[in-house]
Amino acid sequence: MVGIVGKPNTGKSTFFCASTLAPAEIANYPFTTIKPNRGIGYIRTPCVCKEFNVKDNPKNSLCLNGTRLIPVELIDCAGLVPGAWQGRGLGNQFLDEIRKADALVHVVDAAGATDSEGKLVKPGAHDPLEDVRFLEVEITMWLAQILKRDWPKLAKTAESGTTDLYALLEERLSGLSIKRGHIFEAARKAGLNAEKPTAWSEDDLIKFLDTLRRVAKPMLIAGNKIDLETAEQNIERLKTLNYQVISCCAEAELALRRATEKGWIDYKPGDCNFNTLKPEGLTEAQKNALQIIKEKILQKFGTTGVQEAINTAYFKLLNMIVVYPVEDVEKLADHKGNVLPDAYVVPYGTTARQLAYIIHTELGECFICAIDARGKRRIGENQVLKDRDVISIVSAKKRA
Ligand SMILES: Nc1nc2c(ncn2[C@@H]2O[C@H](COP(=O)(O)OP(=O)(O)O)[C@@H](O)[C@H]2O)c(=O)[nH]1
Ligand SMILES: [Mg+2]
Repeated sequence: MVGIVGKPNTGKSTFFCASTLAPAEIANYPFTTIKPNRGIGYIRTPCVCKEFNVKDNPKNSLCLNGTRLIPVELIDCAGLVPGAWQGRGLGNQFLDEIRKADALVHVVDAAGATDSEGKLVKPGAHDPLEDVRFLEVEITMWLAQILKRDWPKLAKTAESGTTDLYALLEERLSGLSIKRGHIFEAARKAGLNAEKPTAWSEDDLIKFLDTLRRVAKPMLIAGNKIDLETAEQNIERLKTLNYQVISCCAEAELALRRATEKGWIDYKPGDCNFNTLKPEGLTEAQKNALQIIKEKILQKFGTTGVQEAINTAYFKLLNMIVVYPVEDVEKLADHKGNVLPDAYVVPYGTTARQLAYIIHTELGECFICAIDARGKRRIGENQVLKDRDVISIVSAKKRA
């Protein structure tokens, strides 16, 4: 799951509403908002149907003219104000929400039109780079608060032998979507000796947690409100901060999706353009608004950035790939004859057998081999899957 984070009034909810406004075609799919601030967004990828020259019947996702939209979970986190880790503002709610997030989209008011607490100020009056640093500190301090009290005891236990530091921390941080691999990577990247944690200074511990934050909660910056003049220069400055920065206009994306919903325009999430379908049914003001989005956002920046931010979170931060399991490699269909019914979003490194387990435990347990529909080749259980693989799993039927 990806969390949408930032201080109040940067456009998080606008970003969330735009992302979770389902394309009209999806209306009869069982995807709805889970809770007011949890919903289903989509990642966008070129569907393999064009390459295989087939007409598909997607079941778990949607194919709009060769573009696959695959549902993914998003959470619109409470606005964060300085001191949240000490419980200020909606701090506790915020922290409870980012526990569940595997990656974060930091919606920043790139126009600098809100102060550090989210109050409106003259565009350009606030420096958005401060907001980035502040969010980093808040999350790191929150982790520190969780660990600090037990740390001396934990470090001693780790050195006494039976359980290593990684296992102890994994247990202590379970529930924060932090895995042992993250902890291992953070210790290595921070250059700290995990065998001698009692020798870590307080600064070492903070350095470790700061690294752990980066590893376990990877983040990108959605530089929002690019329609405001003061944003552009700040976007360039945000790019100096070691994060992927995506120029964004959440408000424009929301307008485009609503106009699509009404049948006024032909637009897929993330498109770089749209066609107006019923110009005669629109008021002058509506036509103007759409024209401004076209000229000032799409033609200038390529897209509104909202879809690109979600794609980047899944494909780059989380290193996910899309695979298409099928039962019949000739027809590329399931047993009911649905062509390319499912698109699965799985981490890069997933093997053929792991995919079988993801689809169904029994399929994993009775795995014999997999077949790659492209080359019609058998592949073994340990073969790592690639993005856009179309795979059929061959399994032995389990006896009753
Ligand atoms: N100019 C501009 N304003 C935006 C944009 N996105 C959101 N806003 C406005 O910013 C304000 C706060 O938006 P909201 O989504 O509620 O922010 P949140 O508190 O971060 O959830 C609202 O008035 C939005 O209309 C944008 O792309 N450009
Ligand atoms: Mg909000």
